[in-house]
Amino acid sequence: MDISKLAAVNSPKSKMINHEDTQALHIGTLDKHCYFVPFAKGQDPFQSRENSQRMELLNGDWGFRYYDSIIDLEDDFIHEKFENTIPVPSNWQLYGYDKPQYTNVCYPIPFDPPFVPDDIPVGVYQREYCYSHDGMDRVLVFEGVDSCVYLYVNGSFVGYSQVSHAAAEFDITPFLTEGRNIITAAVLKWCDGTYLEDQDKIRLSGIFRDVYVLSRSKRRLENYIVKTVLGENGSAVLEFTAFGCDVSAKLCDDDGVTMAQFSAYDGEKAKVKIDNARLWSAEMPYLYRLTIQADDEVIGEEIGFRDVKVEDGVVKINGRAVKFKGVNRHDSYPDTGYYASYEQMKADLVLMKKHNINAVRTSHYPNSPVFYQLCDRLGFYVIDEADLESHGCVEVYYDYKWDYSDYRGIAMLASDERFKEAIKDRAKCLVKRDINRPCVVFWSLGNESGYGENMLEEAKVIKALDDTRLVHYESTHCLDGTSDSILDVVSGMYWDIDSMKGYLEKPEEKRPFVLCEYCHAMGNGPGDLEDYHNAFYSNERFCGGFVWEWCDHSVPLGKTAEGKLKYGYGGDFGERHNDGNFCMDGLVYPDRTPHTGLLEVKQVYRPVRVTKGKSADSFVFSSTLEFANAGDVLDCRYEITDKNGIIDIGMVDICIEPMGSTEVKVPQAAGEHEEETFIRFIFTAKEDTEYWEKGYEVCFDQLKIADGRKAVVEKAKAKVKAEETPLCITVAEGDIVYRFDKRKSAFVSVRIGDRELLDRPLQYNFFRAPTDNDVMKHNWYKVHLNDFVVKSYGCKLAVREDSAEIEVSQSFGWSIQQPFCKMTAVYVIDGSGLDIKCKAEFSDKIDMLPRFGIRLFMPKAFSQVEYFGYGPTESYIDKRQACYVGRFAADIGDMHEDYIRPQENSSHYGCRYLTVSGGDTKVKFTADKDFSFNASQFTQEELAAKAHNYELERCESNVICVDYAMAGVGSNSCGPRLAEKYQLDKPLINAHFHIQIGKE
Ligand code: IPT
Repeated sequence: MDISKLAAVNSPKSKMINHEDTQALHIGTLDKHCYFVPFAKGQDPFQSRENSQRMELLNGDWGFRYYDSIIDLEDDFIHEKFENTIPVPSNWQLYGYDKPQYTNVCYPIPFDPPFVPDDIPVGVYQREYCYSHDGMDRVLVFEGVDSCVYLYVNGSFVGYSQVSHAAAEFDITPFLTEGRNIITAAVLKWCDGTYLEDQDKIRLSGIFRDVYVLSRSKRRLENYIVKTVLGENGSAVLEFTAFGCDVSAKLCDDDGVTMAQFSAYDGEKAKVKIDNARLWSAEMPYLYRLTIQADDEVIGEEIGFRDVKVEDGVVKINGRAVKFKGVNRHDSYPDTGYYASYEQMKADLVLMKKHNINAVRTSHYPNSPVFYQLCDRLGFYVIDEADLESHGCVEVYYDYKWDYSDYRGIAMLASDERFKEAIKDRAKCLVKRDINRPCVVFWSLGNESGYGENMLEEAKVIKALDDTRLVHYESTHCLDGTSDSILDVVSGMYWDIDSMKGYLEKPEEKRPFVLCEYCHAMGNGPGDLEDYHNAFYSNERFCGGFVWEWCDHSVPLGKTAEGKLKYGYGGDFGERHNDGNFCMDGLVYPDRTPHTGLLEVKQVYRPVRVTKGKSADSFVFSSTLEFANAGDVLDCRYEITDKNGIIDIGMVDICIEPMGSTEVKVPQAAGEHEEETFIRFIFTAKEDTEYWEKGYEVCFDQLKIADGRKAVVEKAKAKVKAEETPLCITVAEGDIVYRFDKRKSAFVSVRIGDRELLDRPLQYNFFRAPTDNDVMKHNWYKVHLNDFVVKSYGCKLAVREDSAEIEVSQSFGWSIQQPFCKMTAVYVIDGSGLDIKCKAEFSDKIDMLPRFGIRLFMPKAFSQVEYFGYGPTESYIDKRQACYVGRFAADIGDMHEDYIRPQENSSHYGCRYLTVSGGDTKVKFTADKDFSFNASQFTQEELAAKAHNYELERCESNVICVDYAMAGVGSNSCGPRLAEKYQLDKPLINAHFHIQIGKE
């Protein structure tokens, strides 16, 4: 429907003719240029931009009218009453207009490019602007509007612009009158650009970044380009080109000492040589300051001297091979939607620094320009990505048949001539704005848009604009046979480690390799970080990777009675199509509380690793810092511990050259140790920085220094009494009475004195509340691991003077299929408690057994646990880098990791013992090998049944699961299948548990 034809001639609405025209991208806008905010002569241009006398921030409440459909928009909507207001910047779906929609791959609209539905939702924003003539132009800047904007001043049409994450700038001077003026911005939810913005995010609309007016001289600096070229013997050259006018400039170091002063003539390159230049890197983000005087304006630019190159297939920064220890980050906040304030961005980056992250991919669009300044200052390598994703094409290509084996359909728009200019435009928006940012090391063509002629053209645009960074792009599935050799880096997503090894074996492929997405951090995970780390460090051609992703995305649905935010995800907003909780895949919760996955990242990305040296008292410290000496950044102390606690502590002096190793002696480690003994080196921040305080724990490494002697368990003398009836066996030992129900084939009661320990029969447990990575969960439900009947084939009691033995043969199954498990179990009750030995054989119909163990429902009064194993946070066979072996105590109420979609959580791996106590009664669990356990107020059934954390109801008992083994968590929600080594043995398991009950 052509809206303009439906509107009265010359009405404001009749100007809306661009949003279905792929050739009309920016009408009436200024040319794209590098980001800067000018200050008035005499002002300090390095202060916060809001203080510039030349900037008027128009953030705040704007008048707002929302229309479900553009068809309902009045011809002269500008003169309607604007009784409601909305904050700018924000997204209107967060203020009760329209609804959020979470869709990942699928387009939110019918695929019919360049057309969008007739009923396009529209938000019209209006505010006053006071102008008094002073000879300067007024440039109105929108830093981000989703999806496009038609701008009017005093009723006159000024222009149109699309590309949600690019700045749109309009010179509004000719439209202004002295005094009061009215600015009206009509924002459309969809336009032809929507086909290029199919990023995996909750879809929101509106003016979502800062809006401001700049007062500019008529003849002014329009653009400038800074380039740093590293020379011989520590020298470097600053190349500076100004466009629009002549300028004079002064370069100072960060102490304010002037290094150079020079003039640059309009369009000509000025070169300034610096001796002994201090270089910029993520580890040492040294910035010089360039003060640019242009007419009566002054501009402050921070300069990082660094270069990025590929040498022999290796990505080098300042000549050194680097590894990106990265994350993908979206602009996504539960309270501000797509808007990221300076404080929010800084808080994100500080949290990343605190977790040893050194790189960010701005998935999948350019962030606020201020974000990059923060990255320059705090030290991050950035893959800066164009606002481009046409992922939904893949669904469309094969007539809605998802044909995973041929992913090329994703490239439909990559070779569609109609979108060529728009795709090239997105590269211009990216590079022209961020060209001066030292943090940017790769330009990325976009995400998941396939490859073709248009993408090649896009890459050429980038190369023509900038030859100092590498061009990155992952999605090279192609329909038109275009070569991707223009890309400087080969990029992958979620490759398994064998495929990475295979990459190195291709003789024709010489480029470096990056995993732009890996270790999908959805829910409980990722479990494979350490394995990828080892793969990255196995070869210099691997330059590291970027975990998917930084934060869980959510729009809250209100608050619980206790005042806790109810985090909503796909499907909670009444969407037509949604992708459920796939947006809950971050390392931090929506409010930035770290997931345990982030703790894992912190530890795997640690700057120093310790291994054993040649002698018992020697340790090798290896640094993964590429530029800094670890000793300049970190202090180190150690503690030697056994199951009784700390035996010894001390300090270690460290001095480790970048990427070097050094041997450290700790004589105390070499002594005789009766018990299993560990040494833990703890590395802390040496100095206060912008992101951590002196003493902040950066990382640790724990090593076992003695196995200890195997404790010989002296059998306590006991007198055991046993009684058998047709359905029941009762065994008494001292004041402990065990009752075994033959029909249930289970212990139904264990009493010590008058205290019952079991609220329900003791069970075998084969199931866990599926994690997001447990993609095989349908098989578990089909086999009925979660809900089974027990068949007893027989039960024998043998009574000796000091023990009783019950031997049971049984199976576990449901309807339809054979039993999924056959088992013989031998229970021995003696003076040391209850001993359980079982031999279980599993059906090969089970796709990856999640766990095998016993489950006890204990009375609530049993609320305290103590364990010696991997803690203090949850730990799994493949997710325990952030944990160490120690003795930990906790209240069961605190042992819950509150994933927004509830799932298995808070297991503890590698336990030597567990005690659960209530008052003076203590139950101790051991096994013949290290085991895992969970202690929870929630049953696995409850965790599995509820879609949101705020729906969870506590069990009337405390649930204790003691597992022979718990499977790893992996990252299979998007990544590879859980590695064999983290799965349970099959088909046979021999497990041996021991339960000891006593009074303190
Ligand atoms: C990959 C996307 O690039 C990313 O945006 C996100 O959707 C992620 O998947 C899943 O959370 S694409 C996938 C098909 C590998």
